[in-house]
Amino acid sequence: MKTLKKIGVLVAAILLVPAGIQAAPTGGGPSVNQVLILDNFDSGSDRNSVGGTTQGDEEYPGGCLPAFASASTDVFGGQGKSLKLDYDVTVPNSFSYYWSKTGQSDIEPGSSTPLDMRSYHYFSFWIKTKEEAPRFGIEFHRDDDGNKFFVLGKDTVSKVPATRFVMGENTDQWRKVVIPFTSFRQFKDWNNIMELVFVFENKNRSKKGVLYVDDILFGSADPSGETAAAPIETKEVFGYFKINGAEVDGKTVSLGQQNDLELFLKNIPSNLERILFEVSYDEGQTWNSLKTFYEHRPGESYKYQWMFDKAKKPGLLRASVSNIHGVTTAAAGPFKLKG
Ligand SMILES: [Ca+2]
Ligand SMILES: [Ca+2]
Repeated sequence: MKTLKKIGVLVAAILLVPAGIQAAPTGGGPSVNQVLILDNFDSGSDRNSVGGTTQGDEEYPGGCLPAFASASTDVFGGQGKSLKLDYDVTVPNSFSYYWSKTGQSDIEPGSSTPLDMRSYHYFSFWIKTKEEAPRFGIEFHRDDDGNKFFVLGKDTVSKVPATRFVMGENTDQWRKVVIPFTSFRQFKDWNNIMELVFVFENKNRSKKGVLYVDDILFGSADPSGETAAAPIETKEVFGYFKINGAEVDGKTVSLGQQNDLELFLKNIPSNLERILFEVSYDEGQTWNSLKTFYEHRPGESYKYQWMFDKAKKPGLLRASVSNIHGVTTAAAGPFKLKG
């Protein structure tokens, strides 16, 4: 009888677990920030990284023309491609937009697969613009009735002004925008998300200009509070840094033509978003990415094979870690390069 009673208690306990509770994201344990890249624009295609279509607005008044920037001065991290939005909403009452679907197109024209974002907690991207306090809106569209179409007036729109989520006012640099999901107040739930929209409106102070955008992503970590904002300290994470299988000691490294770079972190902080292998040709004032990692697995190292151009002037190499707010610190290096 005792045993049966125990089983009864156990069953009751299982039944008491409230429905709708989200399992922790799998793959790296609950403390690792899981990052989903919506678009890094490097392919230069109008399909984003999850296979969704993207589109600007060429119908004036109110226009927003998307293009891909690839000049090293305009591009995020000095390599690959970034999105360039050329917007003009100078005509009174005009507005314009750029949208990106969070899922692939479905069979019926105009329909697409909604994305379940319930295990994520923030939305983020990087911008570069001449405006100190850029004014534009970020909108998400949700497919409430699950018919794979977003219908204005039937399905939910949630919109926030991006301005107060932009980090800093430096117009010469790329700035990070981090928006906690809790700021999108109209959404009761984050399943069935259909599309992201950048919105430019005549009523805002930014009526005409260029907005560069890159690395649009979602993260599972809690973006608020001191833990999220804390810079990641080198001593907290550094395990080893190897070039061609040998641990680097000292300040100078000799490179061959083909070099295997490997960084190992002894610890993955919960606010880690990005790992970079970077090179600088101006004594460390600016850093260009060789390789970016958004996927973090405890116990696994970050590896990249770098083809070194000996004709280039000597530079510096480092591996860096970047937190949710984009605060970047060197995890290894900088090392002086010797050909
Ligand atoms: Ca890019
Ligand atoms: Ca719908």
